[in-house]
Amino acid sequence: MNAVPKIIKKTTRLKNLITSSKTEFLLESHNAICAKLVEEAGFSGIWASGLSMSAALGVRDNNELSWTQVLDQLEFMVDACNIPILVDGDSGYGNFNNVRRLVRKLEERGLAGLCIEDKLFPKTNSFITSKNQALTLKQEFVGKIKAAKDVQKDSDFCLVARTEAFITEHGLGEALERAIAYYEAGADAILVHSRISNASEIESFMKHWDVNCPIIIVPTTYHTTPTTQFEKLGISVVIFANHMIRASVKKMQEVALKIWDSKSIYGLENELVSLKELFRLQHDEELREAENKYLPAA
Ligand code: SPV
Ligand code: MG
Repeated sequence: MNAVPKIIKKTTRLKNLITSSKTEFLLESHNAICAKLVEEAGFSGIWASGLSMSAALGVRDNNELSWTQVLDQLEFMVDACNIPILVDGDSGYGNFNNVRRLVRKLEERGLAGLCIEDKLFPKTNSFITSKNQALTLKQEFVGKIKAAKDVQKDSDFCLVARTEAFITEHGLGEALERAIAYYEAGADAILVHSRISNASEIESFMKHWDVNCPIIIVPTTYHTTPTTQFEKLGISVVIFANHMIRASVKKMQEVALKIWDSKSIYGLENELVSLKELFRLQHDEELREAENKYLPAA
């Protein structure tokens, strides 16, 4: 008898990815087709970016989307791919109680992990200068982490705690102090965010980080730092946080302008995916087979 292949849960796969001894990579997705493309490219996991989901829906990254509207996007993404999704849950959409409800709903819908950041609600994107760019109290955030860990049903569901200490210019001491407190509260990994154009804040953080807890980074602004440098520093996960939405916006701008300028679609076919490719991505073939099986013969 053939052995039944063991299916590893998505939560376990994300946990393995985060705790593996080598540097791993997550790419942003903001909708279902994007999630499928990221999977087909070879990635083992997805970052469901708050910025990118907001942008795709034409709103700002200031919790203008309600958490249930985010959940609806996530549900389509889960259905469209077979790789684990780490959800950008901003500051948790409220206090510890909102975080608990969020974790329960994410688990129910097949998401593999949640990242929350130590900022206020509503949040402001880390790259925007704003009066609202402030840290929450460390103890308030510790409570959110504990509440999330206490409520999760699957012990492999990952809770990533993100500190915005560098973003809010509180410096290395505050970043380290908060990261340790978040680890002690039960976080499975710490995301240390930086918005300067080189990796020096991350390098100084890693020099002092002697806790056995994975570190995650988002090198959007220090994109010139080679990945080998992150590997040398011992970074566990690198998140490419907004590159699919930026790629699609650029291409859509180009195509919209070309069609507007020429009032024609002539000559565009080679720049676009074919309809056949769209149908493949939608699994259209499965429906054709099901029609043959279930519809009466013509
Ligand atoms: C996101 O992708 O929404 C993030 C990363 O949270 S950042 O935009 O850098 O804050
Ligand atoms: Mg975000």
